[in-house]
Order: sequence, then structure tokens, then C-alpha cells
Amino acid sequence: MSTVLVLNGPNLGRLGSREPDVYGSANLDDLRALLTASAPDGVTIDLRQTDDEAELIHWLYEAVDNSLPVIINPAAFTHYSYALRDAAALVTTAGLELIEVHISNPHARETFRHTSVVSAIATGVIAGLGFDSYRLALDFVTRKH
Ligand code: CA2
Repeated sequence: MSTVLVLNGPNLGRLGSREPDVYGSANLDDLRALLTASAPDGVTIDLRQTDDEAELIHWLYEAVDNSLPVIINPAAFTHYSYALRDAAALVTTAGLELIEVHISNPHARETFRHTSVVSAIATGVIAGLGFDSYRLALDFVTRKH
């Protein structure tokens, strides 16, 4: 593996602009810089964000086709998108790691956020640690690099 896909779902493109009490004041460019600095030599961080469910699903196909590990914050899709879950399951059933991450701790928030339709097919889940959720996921998927 030389590339890690770091996929971000709807509204995460607005990070840093609103709700800093929940999500912090840094944005996705800051996250990309953090992960790039944390990545072992030879590992490329390919961080993307979309508000489009179909695009996110197609990126998961890309992970399968190119044998890439995935760190994914599905954002609100986490809670209801069976289409996203099915695509994410293609990644893990292909033997690739897929780590579900969240900036906040959904279990400490509204009831609708307590359900994840993705977690059961993920390799693991890290939540509530801000951008460290992503950094720890990166440590895990690159541990043998
Ligand atoms: O805590 C997380 O990472 C979430 O995946 C973020 C999602 C939320 O629906 C999940 O329950 C938990 C929401 C992302 C929206 O991000 C914004 C950031 C700044 C301003 C507006 C939205």
C-alpha cells in the first residue's frame, strides 16, 4: 500500500466555519496537512470530500479496484445510508481495511446519531477524538508499512 484514501461525507467541507464547539476550528486542508505530516515515508494521503452519496460510493469502488485502505467519515450518511454501507462492505470483504471515524462522539449527541449502519462492516471505529480520530486510524492502517 502506498496510498491511503481518506474520505469525508456531506457538510464536512464546511469544517472550521461553523459549530467550532462540536467540530473544532480547523478545516479539511488542516486535516490533510496533519495526516500528510503523520504518514510514514512513502505513504500518500489522498483526502477527499463530497456531499454526493454516489460519488462517495464510487470512491469506495476505487479503493477495491486499487487495493487501497480507507479511512472514512461518512458524516450524516453514517446513520441511514444502506447504499454506502453496502459499498463499504465491498472494501472489507475484499480484505482491505476500512476505518470509520468521527470527529465528535455521536453517542454523546442526539439519539439519531447513536445508530451507525456502517460500523458493523467496518474494520474498526474511532470517534470523539477530533482530528486525532483520523490520525489514530492512519497509524493503524500504516502500522505494517
Ligand atoms: O462527528 C463527526 O465526524 C460526524 O460524522 C459529523 C457529521 C455528523 O452528521 C455525524 O453525526 C458525526 C456532520 C458533519 C457536518 O460538519 C459540519 C462542520 C461544520 C459546520 C457544519 C457542518
